[in-house]
Amino acid sequence: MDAVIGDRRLLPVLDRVRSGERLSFDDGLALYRSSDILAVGYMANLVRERLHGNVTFFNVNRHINPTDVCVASCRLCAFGKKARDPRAYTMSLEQVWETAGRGWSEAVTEFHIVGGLHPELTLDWYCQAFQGLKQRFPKVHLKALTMVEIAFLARRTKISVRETLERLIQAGVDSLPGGGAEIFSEPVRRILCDHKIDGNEWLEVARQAHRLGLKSNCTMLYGHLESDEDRVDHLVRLRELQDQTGGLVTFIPLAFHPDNTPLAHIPSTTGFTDIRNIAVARLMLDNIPHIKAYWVMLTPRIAQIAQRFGADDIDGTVVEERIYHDAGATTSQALRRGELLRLIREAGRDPVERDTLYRPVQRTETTFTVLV
Ligand code: V47
Repeated sequence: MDAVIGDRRLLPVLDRVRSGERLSFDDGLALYRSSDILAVGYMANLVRERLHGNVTFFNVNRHINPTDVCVASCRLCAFGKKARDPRAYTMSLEQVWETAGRGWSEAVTEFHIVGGLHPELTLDWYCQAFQGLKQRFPKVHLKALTMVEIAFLARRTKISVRETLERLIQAGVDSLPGGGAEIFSEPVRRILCDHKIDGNEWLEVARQAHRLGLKSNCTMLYGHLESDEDRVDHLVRLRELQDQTGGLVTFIPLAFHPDNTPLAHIPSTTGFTDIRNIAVARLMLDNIPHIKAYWVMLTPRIAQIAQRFGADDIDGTVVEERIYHDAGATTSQALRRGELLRLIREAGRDPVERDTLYRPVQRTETTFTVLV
Protein backbone atom coordinates (compact mmCIF):
# COMPACT_ATOMS: atom_id res chain seq x y z
CA MET A 1 0.00 0.00 0.00
CA ASP A 2 2.78 2.46 -0.91
CA ALA A 3 0.06 4.77 -2.27
CA VAL A 4 -0.68 5.70 1.34
CA ILE A 5 2.81 7.22 1.58
CA GLY A 6 2.38 10.60 -0.09
CA ASP A 7 5.71 11.88 1.25
CA ARG A 8 8.17 9.80 -0.80
CA ARG A 9 10.98 10.61 1.67
CA LEU A 10 9.25 8.24 4.09
CA LEU A 11 9.50 5.21 1.77
CA PRO A 12 12.78 3.93 3.28
CA VAL A 13 11.15 4.21 6.72
CA LEU A 14 8.19 2.19 5.47
CA ASP A 15 10.58 -0.55 4.32
CA ARG A 16 12.16 -0.71 7.75
CA VAL A 17 8.79 -0.70 9.51
CA ARG A 18 7.58 -3.56 7.32
CA SER A 19 10.66 -5.65 7.99
CA GLY A 20 10.62 -4.87 11.71
CA GLU A 21 14.01 -3.16 11.56
CA ARG A 22 14.89 -0.58 14.23
CA LEU A 23 14.44 3.04 13.13
CA SER A 24 17.39 5.41 13.36
CA PHE A 25 17.68 8.89 14.89
CA ASP A 26 17.38 10.34 11.37
CA ASP A 27 14.25 8.28 10.70
CA GLY A 28 12.77 9.82 13.83
CA LEU A 29 13.59 13.29 12.54
CA ALA A 30 12.08 12.50 9.13
CA LEU A 31 8.88 11.36 10.85
CA TYR A 32 8.67 14.52 12.97
CA ARG A 33 9.37 16.73 9.96
CA SER A 34 6.89 15.19 7.54
CA SER A 35 3.45 16.73 7.40
CA ASP A 36 2.11 13.53 5.83
CA ILE A 37 0.28 12.55 9.02
CA LEU A 38 -1.61 9.77 7.27
CA ALA A 39 1.64 8.11 6.17
CA VAL A 40 3.14 8.42 9.65
CA GLY A 41 -0.09 7.14 11.18
CA TYR A 42 -0.38 4.28 8.70
CA MET A 43 3.06 3.01 9.69
CA ALA A 44 2.38 3.47 13.42
CA ASN A 45 -0.90 1.60 13.05
CA LEU A 46 0.90 -1.29 11.31
CA VAL A 47 3.16 -1.67 14.33
CA ARG A 48 0.31 -1.16 16.80
CA GLU A 49 -1.81 -3.86 15.19
CA ARG A 50 1.17 -6.20 14.90
CA LEU A 51 1.62 -5.89 18.67
CA HIS A 52 -1.95 -5.67 19.94
CA GLY A 53 -4.30 -6.58 17.13
CA ASN A 54 -7.58 -4.74 17.48
CA VAL A 55 -7.46 -4.37 21.26
CA THR A 56 -7.41 -1.03 23.10
CA PHE A 57 -6.66 -1.20 26.82
CA PHE A 58 -8.10 0.97 29.58
CA ASN A 59 -8.19 0.78 33.35
CA VAL A 60 -10.32 1.80 36.29
CA ASN A 61 -8.02 3.90 38.41
CA ARG A 62 -7.94 6.81 40.81
CA HIS A 63 -5.35 9.56 41.03
CA ILE A 64 -4.29 10.77 44.48
CA ASN A 65 -2.05 13.82 44.85
CA PRO A 66 -1.19 13.95 48.58
CA THR A 67 0.33 17.45 48.40
CA ASP A 68 0.97 20.27 45.96
CA VAL A 69 3.66 21.82 48.15
CA CYS A 70 6.90 21.68 46.18
CA VAL A 71 10.40 22.97 46.85
CA ALA A 72 11.11 23.05 43.10
CA SER A 73 9.90 25.95 40.98
CA CYS A 74 9.53 24.34 37.58
CA ARG A 75 8.50 26.74 34.83
CA LEU A 76 6.43 23.99 33.21
CA CYS A 77 4.22 23.45 36.23
CA ALA A 78 1.04 25.12 37.50
CA PHE A 79 0.46 22.54 40.22
CA GLY A 80 3.33 23.03 42.68
CA LYS A 81 2.95 25.72 45.38
CA LYS A 82 5.23 27.06 48.08
CA ALA A 83 4.34 25.95 51.65
CA ARG A 84 3.44 29.56 52.58
CA ASP A 85 0.97 29.88 49.66
CA PRO A 86 -2.56 30.04 51.13
CA ARG A 87 -3.84 27.86 48.26
CA ALA A 88 -1.36 25.03 49.01
CA TYR A 89 -2.60 21.81 50.58
CA THR A 90 -1.11 18.73 52.21
CA MET A 91 -3.25 15.76 53.15
CA SER A 92 -2.96 14.01 56.47
CA LEU A 93 -2.51 10.24 56.36
CA GLU A 94 -6.21 9.84 57.18
CA GLN A 95 -7.09 12.17 54.29
CA VAL A 96 -4.99 10.10 51.88
CA TRP A 97 -6.82 6.93 52.94
CA GLU A 98 -10.20 8.64 52.90
CA THR A 99 -9.56 10.14 49.43
CA ALA A 100 -8.62 6.69 48.14
CA GLY A 101 -12.01 5.33 49.10
CA ARG A 102 -13.97 8.30 47.77
CA GLY A 103 -15.26 8.21 44.23
CA TRP A 104 -17.49 6.00 42.26
CA SER A 105 -18.85 2.61 43.15
CA GLU A 106 -16.70 1.11 40.39
CA ALA A 107 -13.94 -0.78 42.20
CA VAL A 108 -10.64 0.75 41.17
CA THR A 109 -7.72 -1.53 40.35
CA GLU A 110 -5.00 1.12 40.65
CA PHE A 111 -4.09 4.16 42.74
CA HIS A 112 -1.84 6.54 40.81
CA ILE A 113 -0.09 8.59 43.50
CA VAL A 114 2.20 11.55 42.78
CA GLY A 115 2.69 14.98 44.29
CA GLY A 116 5.04 17.87 44.96
CA LEU A 117 8.50 17.66 46.55
CA HIS A 118 7.37 18.54 50.06
CA PRO A 119 10.13 19.88 52.34
CA GLU A 120 8.82 18.06 55.40
CA LEU A 121 7.00 14.86 54.40
CA THR A 122 9.40 12.05 55.19
CA LEU A 123 10.02 8.69 53.57
CA ASP A 124 8.45 7.16 56.70
CA TRP A 125 5.31 9.22 56.11
CA TYR A 126 4.99 7.90 52.56
CA CYS A 127 5.65 4.34 53.74
CA GLN A 128 2.90 4.69 56.34
CA ALA A 129 0.55 6.09 53.70
CA PHE A 130 1.20 3.12 51.39
CA GLN A 131 0.97 0.54 54.17
CA GLY A 132 -2.35 2.07 55.24
CA LEU A 133 -3.64 1.92 51.67
CA LYS A 134 -2.63 -1.74 51.35
CA GLN A 135 -4.40 -2.58 54.60
CA ARG A 136 -7.59 -0.87 53.50
CA PHE A 137 -7.48 -1.80 49.78
CA PRO A 138 -5.35 -4.95 49.56
CA LYS A 139 -6.31 -5.73 45.95
CA VAL A 140 -5.51 -2.30 44.58
CA HIS A 141 -2.18 -1.83 42.76
CA LEU A 142 -0.07 1.08 44.05
CA LYS A 143 1.60 2.94 41.19
CA ALA A 144 3.28 5.57 43.27
CA LEU A 145 6.01 8.24 43.15
CA THR A 146 7.98 9.40 40.16
CA MET A 147 11.75 9.01 39.75
CA VAL A 148 11.98 12.68 40.77
CA GLU A 149 10.16 12.13 44.07
CA ILE A 150 12.21 9.01 44.80
CA ALA A 151 15.53 10.80 44.20
CA PHE A 152 14.32 13.68 46.41
CA LEU A 153 13.28 11.36 49.26
CA ALA A 154 16.60 9.50 49.05
CA ARG A 155 18.54 12.76 49.34
CA ARG A 156 16.39 14.04 52.21
CA THR A 157 16.68 10.75 54.09
CA LYS A 158 20.42 10.57 53.35
CA ILE A 159 20.15 7.01 52.05
CA SER A 160 20.73 5.57 48.58
CA VAL A 161 18.11 5.47 45.84
CA ARG A 162 18.28 1.71 46.04
CA GLU A 163 17.49 1.64 49.75
CA THR A 164 14.69 4.15 49.25
CA LEU A 165 13.18 1.92 46.59
CA GLU A 166 13.54 -1.14 48.80
CA ARG A 167 11.68 0.59 51.63
CA LEU A 168 8.92 1.72 49.27
CA ILE A 169 8.55 -1.79 47.90
CA GLN A 170 8.32 -3.14 51.43
CA ALA A 171 5.60 -0.58 52.20
CA GLY A 172 3.53 -1.80 49.26
CA VAL A 173 4.56 0.15 46.13
CA ASP A 174 3.90 -2.14 43.15
CA SER A 175 5.16 -0.01 40.24
CA LEU A 176 6.18 3.54 39.34
CA PRO A 177 4.38 6.08 37.15
CA GLY A 178 6.22 7.74 34.26
CA GLY A 179 6.14 11.40 35.25
CA GLY A 180 9.01 13.80 35.75
CA ALA A 181 10.94 12.74 32.66
CA GLU A 182 9.87 15.97 30.88
CA ILE A 183 12.53 16.30 28.19
CA PHE A 184 16.04 14.95 28.74
CA SER A 185 17.79 17.57 26.58
CA GLU A 186 20.02 19.41 29.08
CA PRO A 187 19.62 23.02 27.86
CA VAL A 188 15.83 22.78 27.57
CA ARG A 189 15.49 20.93 30.85
CA ARG A 190 17.48 23.69 32.57
CA ILE A 191 14.87 26.21 31.45
CA LEU A 192 11.83 24.03 32.18
CA CYS A 193 12.79 22.52 35.50
CA ASP A 194 16.32 23.27 36.64
CA HIS A 195 15.58 22.23 40.24
CA LYS A 196 14.75 18.70 39.23
CA ILE A 197 17.11 15.75 38.74
CA ASP A 198 18.61 15.79 35.26
CA GLY A 199 17.76 13.36 32.49
CA ASN A 200 20.59 10.94 33.28
CA GLU A 201 19.55 10.81 36.93
CA TRP A 202 15.94 10.14 35.93
CA LEU A 203 17.13 7.24 33.78
CA GLU A 204 19.37 5.96 36.58
CA VAL A 205 16.54 5.88 39.16
CA ALA A 206 14.40 3.99 36.63
CA ARG A 207 17.30 1.59 35.97
CA GLN A 208 17.67 0.84 39.67
CA ALA A 209 13.93 0.36 40.11
CA HIS A 210 13.85 -2.09 37.21
CA ARG A 211 16.82 -3.99 38.69
CA LEU A 212 14.77 -4.44 41.87
CA GLY A 213 11.95 -5.90 39.82
CA LEU A 214 9.67 -2.85 39.71
CA LYS A 215 8.05 -2.03 36.39
CA SER A 216 7.57 1.61 35.47
CA ASN A 217 6.08 3.88 32.87
CA CYS A 218 7.82 6.70 31.06
CA THR A 219 6.73 10.03 29.61
CA MET A 220 7.91 12.90 27.45
CA LEU A 221 6.62 16.45 27.80
CA TYR A 222 6.39 18.12 24.37
CA GLY A 223 5.02 21.33 22.93
CA HIS A 224 7.20 23.87 24.82
CA LEU A 225 10.77 24.85 23.87
CA GLU A 226 12.04 21.53 22.58
CA SER A 227 13.27 20.85 19.04
CA ASP A 228 12.60 17.80 16.87
CA GLU A 229 16.12 16.63 17.75
CA ASP A 230 15.33 16.90 21.47
CA ARG A 231 12.25 14.71 21.07
CA VAL A 232 14.07 12.06 19.06
CA ASP A 233 16.95 12.14 21.55
CA HIS A 234 14.47 11.60 24.40
CA LEU A 235 12.86 8.62 22.68
CA VAL A 236 16.21 7.06 21.80
CA ARG A 237 17.44 7.39 25.41
CA LEU A 238 14.30 5.64 26.68
CA ARG A 239 14.77 2.93 24.04
CA GLU A 240 18.35 2.39 25.21
CA LEU A 241 17.23 2.09 28.83
CA GLN A 242 14.64 -0.46 27.79
CA ASP A 243 17.28 -2.49 25.90
CA GLN A 244 19.16 -2.73 29.19
CA THR A 245 16.34 -3.44 31.66
CA GLY A 246 13.07 -4.32 29.92
CA GLY A 247 11.29 -2.59 32.81
CA LEU A 248 9.31 0.03 30.90
CA VAL A 249 5.70 -0.90 30.32
CA THR A 250 4.04 2.14 28.76
CA PHE A 251 5.12 5.39 27.15
CA ILE A 252 2.87 8.41 27.56
CA PRO A 253 3.54 11.53 25.46
CA LEU A 254 2.33 14.53 27.50
CA ALA A 255 1.28 17.73 25.74
CA PHE A 256 2.41 20.87 27.54
CA HIS A 257 -0.48 22.91 28.97
CA PRO A 258 0.83 26.48 29.38
CA ASP A 259 -1.96 28.18 31.36
CA ASN A 260 -1.00 29.44 34.83
CA THR A 261 2.67 28.54 34.29
CA PRO A 262 5.57 30.98 33.80
CA LEU A 263 5.54 29.78 30.16
CA ALA A 264 1.95 30.89 29.58
CA HIS A 265 2.99 32.75 26.41
CA ILE A 266 3.67 29.46 24.61
CA PRO A 267 0.70 28.38 22.48
CA SER A 268 -1.00 25.08 23.32
CA THR A 269 -0.28 22.07 21.13
CA THR A 270 -2.53 21.27 18.19
CA GLY A 271 -4.30 18.03 17.34
CA PHE A 272 -1.78 17.46 14.56
CA THR A 273 1.18 17.63 16.95
CA ASP A 274 -0.55 15.44 19.51
CA ILE A 275 -1.34 12.72 16.99
CA ARG A 276 2.14 12.92 15.49
CA ASN A 277 3.76 12.41 18.90
CA ILE A 278 1.71 9.29 19.51
CA ALA A 279 2.60 7.89 16.09
CA VAL A 280 6.33 8.69 16.17
CA ALA A 281 6.59 7.20 19.66
CA ARG A 282 4.99 3.95 18.46
CA LEU A 283 7.47 3.77 15.60
CA MET A 284 10.64 4.69 17.50
CA LEU A 285 9.96 2.78 20.75
CA ASP A 286 10.06 -0.69 19.22
CA ASN A 287 10.83 -2.29 22.59
CA ILE A 288 8.21 -0.60 24.79
CA PRO A 289 4.98 -2.60 24.65
CA HIS A 290 2.34 0.11 25.13
CA ILE A 291 1.68 3.67 23.95
CA LYS A 292 -0.91 5.53 25.98
CA ALA A 293 -3.13 8.32 24.66
CA TYR A 294 -3.88 9.96 28.02
CA TRP A 295 -7.37 11.37 27.45
CA VAL A 296 -7.11 13.93 30.27
CA MET A 297 -4.32 15.66 28.43
CA LEU A 298 -5.29 15.00 24.83
CA THR A 299 -9.08 15.31 25.24
CA PRO A 300 -11.24 12.23 24.77
CA ARG A 301 -11.72 13.18 21.08
CA ILE A 302 -8.00 13.09 20.24
CA ALA A 303 -7.46 10.02 22.44
CA GLN A 304 -10.11 8.28 20.38
CA ILE A 305 -8.46 9.11 17.05
CA ALA A 306 -5.05 8.20 18.49
CA GLN A 307 -6.18 4.57 18.65
CA ARG A 308 -5.82 4.50 14.86
CA PHE A 309 -2.44 6.29 14.93
CA GLY A 310 -0.37 4.05 17.18
CA ALA A 311 -1.94 4.15 20.65
CA ASP A 312 -3.25 0.94 22.26
CA ASP A 313 -4.30 2.44 25.61
CA ILE A 314 -6.39 5.43 26.66
CA ASP A 315 -5.68 5.32 30.43
CA GLY A 316 -8.49 5.21 32.93
CA THR A 317 -11.30 6.68 34.93
CA VAL A 318 -8.83 8.92 36.87
CA VAL A 319 -11.66 10.37 39.09
CA GLU A 320 -9.76 13.46 40.26
CA GLU A 321 -6.99 15.16 38.30
CA ARG A 322 -5.10 18.23 39.48
CA ILE A 323 -1.81 18.61 37.57
CA TYR A 324 -3.37 19.31 34.18
CA HIS A 325 -6.42 21.07 35.48
CA ASP A 326 -4.27 23.56 37.40
CA ALA A 327 -2.58 24.22 34.04
CA GLY A 328 -5.85 25.00 32.30
CA ALA A 329 -7.02 21.61 30.99
CA THR A 330 -10.69 21.86 30.14
CA THR A 331 -11.36 18.13 29.97
CA SER A 332 -13.51 16.64 32.71
CA GLN A 333 -11.76 15.22 35.79
CA ALA A 334 -13.14 11.75 35.32
CA LEU A 335 -14.67 9.40 32.79
CA ARG A 336 -16.95 6.58 33.75
CA ARG A 337 -16.02 3.09 32.69
CA GLY A 338 -18.95 3.06 30.24
CA GLU A 339 -17.69 6.23 28.55
CA LEU A 340 -14.24 4.73 28.06
CA LEU A 341 -15.88 1.67 26.49
CA ARG A 342 -17.81 3.91 24.11
CA LEU A 343 -14.70 5.87 23.06
CA ILE A 344 -12.96 2.63 22.24
CA ARG A 345 -15.86 0.84 20.55
CA GLU A 346 -16.69 3.84 18.35
CA ALA A 347 -13.08 3.81 17.12
CA GLY A 348 -13.73 0.23 15.98
CA ARG A 349 -11.43 -1.26 18.61
CA ASP A 350 -12.13 -4.01 21.13
CA PRO A 351 -11.92 -2.69 24.70
CA VAL A 352 -10.02 -4.74 27.27
CA GLU A 353 -9.96 -3.62 30.87
CA ARG A 354 -6.47 -4.20 32.24
CA ASP A 355 -4.72 -3.88 35.55
CA THR A 356 -1.56 -1.75 35.76
CA LEU A 357 0.57 -4.55 34.35
CA TYR A 358 -1.85 -5.27 31.49
CA ARG A 359 -3.41 -8.42 32.85
CA PRO A 360 -7.09 -8.59 31.86
CA VAL A 361 -9.61 -7.70 34.56
CA GLN A 362 -13.03 -9.23 35.01
CA ARG A 363 -15.49 -7.25 37.12
CA THR A 364 -18.91 -6.91 38.60
CA GLU A 365 -20.37 -3.57 39.80
CA THR A 366 -18.37 -3.54 43.01
CA THR A 367 -15.49 -6.01 42.75
CA PHE A 368 -12.92 -7.20 40.25
CA THR A 369 -10.66 -10.18 39.56
CA VAL A 370 -7.35 -9.99 37.74
CA LEU A 371 -7.04 -12.87 35.27
CA VAL A 372 -3.50 -14.14 35.30
O1 V47 B 1 5.51 14.77 35.52
C1 V47 B 1 3.29 19.01 34.74
C2 V47 B 1 3.53 16.84 33.46
C3 V47 B 1 3.32 14.89 34.55
C4 V47 B 1 2.37 20.21 33.25
O2 V47 B 1 2.51 6.77 34.40
C5 V47 B 1 2.55 18.93 32.78
O3 V47 B 1 0.57 6.02 33.76
C6 V47 B 1 1.59 19.52 30.83
O4 V47 B 1 3.24 11.71 34.45
N1 V47 B 1 1.40 20.79 31.21
C7 V47 B 1 2.35 14.12 35.44
N2 V47 B 1 2.16 18.58 31.57
C8 V47 B 1 1.44 13.22 34.63
C9 V47 B 1 2.05 11.88 34.36
C10 V47 B 1 1.19 10.73 34.02
C11 V47 B 1 -0.11 10.94 33.61
C12 V47 B 1 -0.92 9.84 33.30
C13 V47 B 1 -0.44 8.56 33.42
C14 V47 B 1 0.85 8.36 33.84
C15 V47 B 1 1.35 6.96 34.01
C16 V47 B 1 1.68 9.44 34.13
O5 V47 B 1 2.60 15.92 33.95
C17 V47 B 1 4.47 15.59 35.18
C18 V47 B 1 4.85 16.52 34.08
O6 V47 B 1 5.62 15.86 33.13
N3 V47 B 1 3.12 18.22 33.70
N4 V47 B 1 2.82 20.25 34.49
C19 V47 B 1 1.78 21.18 32.41
N5 V47 B 1 1.62 22.44 32.77
